[in-house]
Amino acid sequence: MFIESFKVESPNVKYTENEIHSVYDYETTEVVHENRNGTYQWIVKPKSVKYDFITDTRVPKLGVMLVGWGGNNGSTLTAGVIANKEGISWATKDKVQQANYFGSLTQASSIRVGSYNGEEIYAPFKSLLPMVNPDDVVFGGWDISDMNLADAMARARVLDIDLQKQLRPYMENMIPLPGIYDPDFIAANQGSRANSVIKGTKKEQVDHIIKDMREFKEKNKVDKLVVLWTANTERYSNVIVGLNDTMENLLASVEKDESEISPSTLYAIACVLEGIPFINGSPQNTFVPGLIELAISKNCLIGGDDFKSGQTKMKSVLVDFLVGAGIKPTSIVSYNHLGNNDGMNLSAPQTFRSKEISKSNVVDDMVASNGILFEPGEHPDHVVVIKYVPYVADSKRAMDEYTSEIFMGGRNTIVMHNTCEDSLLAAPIILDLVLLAELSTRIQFKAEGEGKFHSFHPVATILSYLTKAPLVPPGTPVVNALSKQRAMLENILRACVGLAPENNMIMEYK
Ligand code: NAI
Ligand code: DG6
Repeated sequence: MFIESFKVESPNVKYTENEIHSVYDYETTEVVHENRNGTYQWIVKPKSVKYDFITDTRVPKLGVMLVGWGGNNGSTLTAGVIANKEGISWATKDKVQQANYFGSLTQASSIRVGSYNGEEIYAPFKSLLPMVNPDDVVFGGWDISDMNLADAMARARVLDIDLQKQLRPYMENMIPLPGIYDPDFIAANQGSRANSVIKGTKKEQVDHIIKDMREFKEKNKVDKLVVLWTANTERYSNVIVGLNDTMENLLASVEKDESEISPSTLYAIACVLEGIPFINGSPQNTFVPGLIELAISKNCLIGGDDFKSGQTKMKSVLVDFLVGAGIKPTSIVSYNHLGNNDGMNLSAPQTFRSKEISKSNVVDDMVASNGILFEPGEHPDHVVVIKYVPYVADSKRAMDEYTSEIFMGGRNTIVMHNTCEDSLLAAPIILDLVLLAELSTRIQFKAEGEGKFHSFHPVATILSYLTKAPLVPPGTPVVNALSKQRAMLENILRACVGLAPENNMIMEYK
């Protein structure tokens, strides 16, 4: 049965006018390697830690500024939200299609609440805690191309033409602000697009972005802002001692107009200095060590990297299944070809390399989890190929071959072929990233023994379900397996309303 909303009744949960307080027993295990009677043994100690969570339930008016607003993702997301808000439907060759938020974890997925009269009860994911309604988000942003959003939507060739016609009046006056352009960081083939750029030194460019954000907040009367990079994939920045390795060095390098500070890092610096959450949807190392240090020192949320939309999402499900089933993946080969501007930009070796890195490291935790199948340091062969084929436009083709060793020397080969508009996968993920980032800034917690409430660590691992290469604080394990990432997010939100983690034991029926 599906219910729309619920309220938790428990001595551990208190709802006040503006807050939900929950006291929560976090059950975990501590592992130690100790000398017991002359031999070292692994000792596992279950332990329970009491946590207090406070969630501010006042939902702000949210502004979202996209870097690369006029790109395929930016224009598709903007169009999709307007279509939902305005209740637009359109004729396709199959049927009359209604706008929806399919593909969004927060808007279109559900959670199990419990059992009622022997029936499982489910509710919308978004009913766990008060979240911003995407229909109410005010969008804006920057692009190095001055094309208005209606023309950008047409250029993207993603949405049905009947829908585009209805959306045009809403979007033709939306014009991206000029962006920070540095041809050294993206493919040379993007040069013809760059007709709207911020001039000046790097310091002046950072100041310009800060001014843009202040003006946007003021003009649109939004309470909070989140900025998300959905612009072209950049090449990796070189991390150099004295240049960008510490917060001081990074800020000094901006002052000195050092060439190796990328545009994405400049936008991120501007956001962190303003205390505005910044999310990186592309694979490059925007978050150089100096920027991570800056975000930590300002306690400003940063999250990334690289939207996990299609092929990698499947990979982080399939390899988790194989390794979890005791099957040994030995070779993973992932081809894809696409014909949109992202594909054209990725046809340059230095930008492709950024994508290759983020697509390649996504099975490491699963492989490392099974020492029966894999020797220490052993990995499956893993190859990633991306080709630019203009004709297919945004309709990306992804072909994957997984070869595994099974029982008694057998071989198992699984082949997948996926065809899908890339931007229709990415747009709902962008929405989830900004909505969850905003929500997470309204949650405070403390463990027993900690004096004061505090927010989550500014490096937002809570967003990792949505990214290919989750950015984590130094020394934190990276989790790529999709089911674990989802469980982590859902269980943390459940804790905020005093609900036990979903353990799937269903003892009531055993
Ligand atoms: P796109 O090429 O259509 O859009 C990018 C936009 O960014 C362009 O309009 C471009 O003019 C603009 N731009 C470039 N540099 C800029 C700068 N410094 N400042 C402001 N604007 C700038 O690409 P698309 O398809 O929208 O993808 C965006 C990014 O998202 C790419 O890096 C892509 O790799 C990444 N991504 C996309 C996924 C998908 O499924 N669509 C999944 C994972 C990542
Ligand atoms: C080609 O790989 C273009 C990329 O931008 C991808 O579309 C994007 O990284 C999506 O990746 P995945 O692996 O999640 O489908």
